[in-house]
Amino acid sequence: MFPKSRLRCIDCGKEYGKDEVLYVCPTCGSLLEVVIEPLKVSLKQMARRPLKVWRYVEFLPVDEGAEIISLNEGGTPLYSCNKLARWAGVGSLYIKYEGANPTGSFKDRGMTLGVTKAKSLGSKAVACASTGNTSASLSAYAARAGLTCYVILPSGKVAMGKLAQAMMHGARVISVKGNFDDALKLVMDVSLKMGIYLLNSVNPWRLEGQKTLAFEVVDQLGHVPEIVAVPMGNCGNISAIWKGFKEFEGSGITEVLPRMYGVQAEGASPVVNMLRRNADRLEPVTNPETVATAIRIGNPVNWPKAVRAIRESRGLFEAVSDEEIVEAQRLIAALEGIGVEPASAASVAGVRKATASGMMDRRSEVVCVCTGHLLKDPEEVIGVCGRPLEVSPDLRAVSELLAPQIRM
Ligand code: AN7
Repeated sequence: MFPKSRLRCIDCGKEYGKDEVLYVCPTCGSLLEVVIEPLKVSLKQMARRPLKVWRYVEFLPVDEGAEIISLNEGGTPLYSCNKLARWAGVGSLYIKYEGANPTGSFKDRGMTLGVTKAKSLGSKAVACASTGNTSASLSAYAARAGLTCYVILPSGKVAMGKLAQAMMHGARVISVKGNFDDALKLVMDVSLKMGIYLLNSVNPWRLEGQKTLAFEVVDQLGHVPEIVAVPMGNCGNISAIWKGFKEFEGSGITEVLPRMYGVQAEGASPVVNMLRRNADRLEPVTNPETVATAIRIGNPVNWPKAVRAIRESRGLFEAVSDEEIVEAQRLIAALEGIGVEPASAASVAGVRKATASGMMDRRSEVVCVCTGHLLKDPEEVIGVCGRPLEVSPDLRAVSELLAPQIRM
């Protein structure tokens, strides 16, 4: 039922077996990707199964007989957003709402694969560094699998909702006085030293789950969209989504590819800076800062994959300010009823910016990936919306506060 798979270095091309525990190429140090031999299947055959990550088993590299660790992830709504499309100045705009996943972000798509892999390799413990969502997701899937979970977080910079999740699901949470980039370096070293299975997005198996977002968009839209806008932090997601579109095209299910649009926050935009300069190396941002703490990352490990996705797809890239992010977040919520966290809103903010500058054609059809739920970061919401009005509990006082156009 599952496809055969192996690991391959994206630079030197050297291949490794699927059971080798590797996070970088032992020969040249570059990133690894999973190569699968997809099984013959049509969209129609897969459509008999529920719209979920596991609808696409023919593309998911899992060992036969493995115990699948799942919380029923994927199958998130694709909303058509006419009012936002007008605001952003684009022909049509859809939101792929990843906040609807079990732990409230797209990470769940990856963790169902990653933790299933950890289990079938016989690992007893898993670990990650995180700006928040990865830890929330991993801790839930580890709990379900009965594995010990360690998470390393940048002190004081993780949204409250995400921290609450990791703690309640029973992860051992360690805060380091540094940023995400410091935390990731630490967890990579410590995992190798102690034989703990690492589930950051340097783990190529995790990205295999995340590629299903592309499959679902094709299923829900009925065709491949022109442009897919994705917020970029550590850059695993845009790489995974591009891989998904390429695999559907490579196996003849679809005939065209979308253009990938990578959006970063201005204070944490090393990939956008690199593409602007048309450089061939990334210059890390040493002190990344943005209201979108999920993507507050200065040295994204997956930059080579993301840069390839954008270049190969003749894609787009842009950085948006915190003000633009917050404005988009408020309008997504107020115009369309969709609650997203700041990092998610970067994709929509990026579309408005790109049509305004002329980089994006105003007739385009765009799918914006909104990666996480509004409730992840309640403190940011209070920061930008303020606190509710407070009055004494009597009819006059309340009536005076109601807008005049409301008649009683
Ligand atoms: C809501 O949780 O990196 O470009 O450690 O939580 O694949 O890193 C989160 C990333 C976008 C960026 N939106 O995705 C983590 C972490 C939200 C996120 C991203 C993240 P990548």
